[in-house]
Amino acid sequence: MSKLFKVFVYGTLKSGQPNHHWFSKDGGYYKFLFNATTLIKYPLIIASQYNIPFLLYSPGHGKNVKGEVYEVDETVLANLDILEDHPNWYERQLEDVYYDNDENKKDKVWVYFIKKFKSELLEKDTFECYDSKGAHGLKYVERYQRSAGDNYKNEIR
Ligand code: PCA
Repeated sequence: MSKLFKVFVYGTLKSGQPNHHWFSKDGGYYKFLFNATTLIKYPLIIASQYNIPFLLYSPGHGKNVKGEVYEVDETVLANLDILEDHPNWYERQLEDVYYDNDENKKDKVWVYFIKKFKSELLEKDTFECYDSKGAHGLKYVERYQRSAGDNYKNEIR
């Protein structure tokens, strides 16, 4: 029996978003559990030339962020960590979220944050709920469409 983990996703990993297929890589186990909202406010921004969503670790700023909680096994968690380059880029940590269908129900789940970032990013618009094709018009640029290198990281850190 593999160990199971609960992960809250708020960005491109959500259902219908450009990186959701990472859940089904390598045949690991994953299951949608519930929609949820962070107990604490955080700034969810869209930044860089590639319009990437980032959840900045700045508790109390921004909005209570809405996302989806999945149960995953070690295979799937390892793949999500590869996508997010945890712990070098996004850092995964346990956070409290409320169930959207029952405000009295809370859970501690894994969330990917950006912890080291340029303070000017805190002045950007913050979102409650991410959609790569939302009214903001900042469509996510997928990895295969980007020019080589990790240059966009200089815009964040
Ligand atoms: N994917 C992760 C973190 C940011 C992103 O685009 C997520 O959806 O939670």
